[in-house]
Amino acid sequence: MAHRWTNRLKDRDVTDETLWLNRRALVVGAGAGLGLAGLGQGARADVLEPTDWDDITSYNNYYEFGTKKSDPARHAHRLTTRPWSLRIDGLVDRPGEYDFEDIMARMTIEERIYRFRCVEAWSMVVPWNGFELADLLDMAGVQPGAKYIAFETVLRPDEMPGTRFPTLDWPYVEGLRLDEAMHPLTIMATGIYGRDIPNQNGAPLRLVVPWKYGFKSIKSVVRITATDSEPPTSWNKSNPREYGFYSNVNPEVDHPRWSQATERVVGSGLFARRQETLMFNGYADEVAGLYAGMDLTRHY
Ligand SMILES: Nc1nc2c(c(=O)[nH]1)N[C@H]1C(S)=C(S)[C@@H](COP(=O)(O)O)O[C@H]1N2
Ligand SMILES: [Mo]
Repeated sequence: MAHRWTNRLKDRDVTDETLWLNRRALVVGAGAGLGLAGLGQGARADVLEPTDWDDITSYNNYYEFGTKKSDPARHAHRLTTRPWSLRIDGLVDRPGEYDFEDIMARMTIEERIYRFRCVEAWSMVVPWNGFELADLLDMAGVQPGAKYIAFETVLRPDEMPGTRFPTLDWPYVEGLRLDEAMHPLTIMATGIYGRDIPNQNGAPLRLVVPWKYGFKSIKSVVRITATDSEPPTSWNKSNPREYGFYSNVNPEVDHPRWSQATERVVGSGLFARRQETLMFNGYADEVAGLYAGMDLTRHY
């Protein structure tokens, strides 16, 4: 299948931010390369201009390091991210502990410029580097009985001061339906702007599902499990009425405490700009078919 939203990056192809700024004018549509295909369907016809590195790396949610937006950037340097191993288990042909460096050697690192929409109604545009989750799952060999993929974040209370408080039921866990996990838009991110992903953004590897609210994009993953039943997810466990399993970005289904129709653009200055939120965060052409026939107000 053609990866029309993708720019392929060679392994050692480092893009610094200056180069990026010069390339901004070329970046159009739902991702680099999508171009005119993304326009003309009532979609916002704006240029996808990546948010500045400083905003992406200083305005974060990573509750293991505290609940303030500035906490992760202040405290996440304490997380040891090398060596790192990822356990892949459950309904797979080749379960085991996979070393991060070995995974990186086997995966093709690509650049994906994605909208990122938090359930709290703010948004960014992030130029991720990473690989398709499907390629990792294929490496492990998902068995026919698997219907869901479960994810788990590392839990190290001595390195993660926020986990000493019962803010959430640690470790942070998430889940996707198998077809969502295998979708070519779903990636494991290992970099931003061509640099290693900073700890506060989920080093050394985190999930990115661009059509879902940000909390589905679980950070610093240590375990991936193929299973036949819907896995528990941290925010659903903490407040099932407010956070469902699907959590697809949907401007027509409000959060019980606020509207999801618009979003504040992070990094847009003192008088922060608001813009309309797009169905499936602008990726409806690619993913709406996954939910055909489902009542999206019930499966929120
Ligand atoms: N382990 C873990 N993953 C997490 C979170 C978290 O608190 N812990 N926060 C989520 C939320 S609410 C958002 S919006 C995104 C934020 O990602 P960013 O800081 O890279 O923008 O991470 C998600 N992944
Ligand atoms: Mo979020």
